[in-house]
Formats: sequence, C-alpha cells, structure tokens
Amino acid sequence: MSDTIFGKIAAGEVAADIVYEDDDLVAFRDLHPQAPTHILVIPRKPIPTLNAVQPEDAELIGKLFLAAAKIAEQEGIANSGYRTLINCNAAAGQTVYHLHLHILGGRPMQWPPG
Ligand code: DGP
Repeated sequence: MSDTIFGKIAAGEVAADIVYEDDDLVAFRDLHPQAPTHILVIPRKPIPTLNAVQPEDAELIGKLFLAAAKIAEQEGIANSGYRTLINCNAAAGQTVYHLHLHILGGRPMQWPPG
C-alpha cells in the first residue's frame, strides 16, 4: 500500500536511509532531523493515525516499541536516553498520515514539549 510517502518508503518505491526492517516494520532516518538521532518506525500496514489503531493491532504496536528499543540500542542512545513519540492529528503536528513512532536522541530533551 503506497498512499502516503511512508507507504511508498515501506514499498521500496521511495528511497530512505533505512536502519531496520522486518516483515511488519520499517525504520528510517527522518528527512528533517530534530535531534542528532531522529528515526521513524512505521508499520508496513498503512494505519493513518493512532486513533485508527484497532484491538487486532495490539501485537503490531508492541512490536513497534520493541523495535524502537532495539534501534536505540543499535544507535548508542539507549543508556544516555531518548524520547519516543507519536503525533496524532493536526494539533499535535502530524503531517504524514501513516502511523509513525519518532525516536529522538543524542541531545538533552526539554519537558514539557512545545
Ligand atoms: P509528523 O509531524 O509526526 O507527521 O512527522 C513526520 C516526519 O516525517 C517529519 O519529521 C519529517 C519526516 N518526513 C516527511 N517526509 C519524509 C520523507 O520523504 N522521508 C523521510 N525520511 N522523512 C520524511
């Protein structure tokens, strides 16, 4: 399914700097990084927003977070610390309507976020 730019990346139709992939997920570096390490983890399944996640996606969402922790380890930010986040809809700043988990690290993070 290639309805969004991330669908096209998952399908191999658009290039990305892929750091991890398996049957269910693809992870690649963000084009406009907001931290020294900024990676997006997406399910291959084109779920548009967190609001659209269904009970049958529970295992997939678990895999998304397990992959994020593995990638953080791989990127050398697991111990120093990193942030994972999902923007849902316009007020949160979601711009690509294919569910994606941001992994940000390599610098101190502010809280609360702006
Ligand atoms: P969000 O605002 O949560 O929807 O984040 C979308 C992110 O996707 C944003 O940080 C920029 C990134 N992005 C948008 N288009 C592309 C692309 O074509 N390739 C890559 N690697 N990242 C993209």
